[in-house]
Amino acid sequence: MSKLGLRALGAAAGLTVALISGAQAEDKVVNVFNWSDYIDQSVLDDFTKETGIKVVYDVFDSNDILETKLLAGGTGYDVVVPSAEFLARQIQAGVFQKLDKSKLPNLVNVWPDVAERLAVYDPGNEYAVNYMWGTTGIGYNPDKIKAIDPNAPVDSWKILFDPETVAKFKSCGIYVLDAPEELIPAALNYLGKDPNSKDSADIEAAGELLKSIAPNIQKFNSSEYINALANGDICLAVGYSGDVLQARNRAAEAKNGVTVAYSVPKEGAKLFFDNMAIPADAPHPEEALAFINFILKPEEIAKSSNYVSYANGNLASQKFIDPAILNDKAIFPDAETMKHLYGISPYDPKSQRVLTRVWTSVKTGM
Ligand code: N2P
Repeated sequence: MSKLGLRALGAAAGLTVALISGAQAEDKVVNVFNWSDYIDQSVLDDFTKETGIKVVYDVFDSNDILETKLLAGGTGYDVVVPSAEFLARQIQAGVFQKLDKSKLPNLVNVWPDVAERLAVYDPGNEYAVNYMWGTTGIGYNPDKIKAIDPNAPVDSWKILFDPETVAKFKSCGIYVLDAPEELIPAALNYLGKDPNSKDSADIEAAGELLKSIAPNIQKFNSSEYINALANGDICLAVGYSGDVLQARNRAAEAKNGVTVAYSVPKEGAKLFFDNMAIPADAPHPEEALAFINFILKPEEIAKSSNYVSYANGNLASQKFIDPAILNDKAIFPDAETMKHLYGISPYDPKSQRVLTRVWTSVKTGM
């Protein structure tokens, strides 16, 4: 072998040693895939400090994106956070592993009411633990809306679904979630139909309503409305409760004079539950359990709720939640509001196909 060859071999051997020890040092890692704007970074730092496990944290803003990855398999993720109606069919598809509850002593902290609601989607709570929950409603800029119409129905879906009303606000900017499982039920509910209907004709009818108002919508997107509301670039958004409140907080912090408010429309709104689960092929299931158990610590999940303005599924955390958040009915709805909230059951393959087709036609106007 030439000198050069020997040297290359030596270098390669050295590299192998480095790779092996690198792999050992990095062995303790957990790959988390969660919704954007859904955690206080200090929780991740605390976790690494306490356990020595590094967190690789990726984000998404749509159940469809998460589901496409999960069904393809080999995501490399150890913890993912699907909404309940997606979780249910993903469990059926064999995407997740059962939770080893012996590794989750902090399950004692869960809020039984939330676990019970989740059990409808995950019988026996075998595969998932609730992370956070909230409502899908209307975010708006009270100053801009009032300037256009002092009597604007900000407490009603009419502001979006009534063609004459919504047209008044087109000029100040409207964003809507790019999420058919949110907008179709909202439209059905507004039409006086069952928001949970899986009937093709019903979904088509909701699509027609959405199509009639779509020319007023500047953007279908599920995360950009936070900054757009906070900067005063838009006056109306269909969004998730905590995201809209984060927009309000960002505007207040920036002291830019922009006002943001959230309303749960009086006709009713969707109650969503986002839940932590471990993919069947997760590369680090032990670390995943350690992560979930850490999130279940009352102080830690409370820190995130305080930061992102979402309710969580952890009853013991409530004494660590800022009273302003715990008492905010937009975050923790009272019994009266709860009566008007609906959950969504999973779409079966046929109704999902209709939903996807109708949604594409709403967005493309065809
Ligand atoms: C967090 C949005 C989570 C709510 N930004 C959607 N399920």
